[in-house]
Amino acid sequence: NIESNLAIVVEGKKLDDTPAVAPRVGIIMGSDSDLPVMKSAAEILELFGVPHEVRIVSAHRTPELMFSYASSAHERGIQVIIAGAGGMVAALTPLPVIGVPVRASNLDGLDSLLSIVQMPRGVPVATVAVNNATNAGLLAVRMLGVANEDLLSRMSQYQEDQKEIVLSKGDKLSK
Ligand code: RP5
Repeated sequence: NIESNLAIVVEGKKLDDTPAVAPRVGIIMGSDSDLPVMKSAAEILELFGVPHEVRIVSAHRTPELMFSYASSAHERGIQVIIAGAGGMVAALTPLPVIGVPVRASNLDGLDSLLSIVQMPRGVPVATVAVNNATNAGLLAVRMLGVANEDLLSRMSQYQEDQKEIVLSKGDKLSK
């Protein structure tokens, strides 16, 4: 089984000393204020046992760090990047980027959604719904599942489990 590796790092320094397992998914965001939203992606990757890292990398506040993170992630074995926002990152990496529009205090997330989904030709960013980092995590697992039978079957099982949950809720309602 793949060990998961939720290493919270800030500005490139690991905040804990969990044994590093080569992460396959990078979860990045511009501020720790995004963490309450973005942690849902990490929870999904934990659930599926996919090693990952979580980093605060801001295009606006730490542009050099963002540049080096995005341009070297694939060399470190990262296979998918999940980014709060994410447009700039997609311009700097050959990896698939999943953008999560994060609802800031104003504008209800529409600003972030449009900044991600309206990317120019040649800079693709898969975009999920506002604040829906759960779907970003699931989409990353599905991407990895293309080349990983174990993950693919776990995703099928997850979908069956979700159906059961919905059906059981429906049963409760109809009683
Ligand atoms: C963005 O500005 C961040 O990713 C965050 O979504 C928003 C507000 O950042 P803080 O002012 O809370 O640090 O760059």
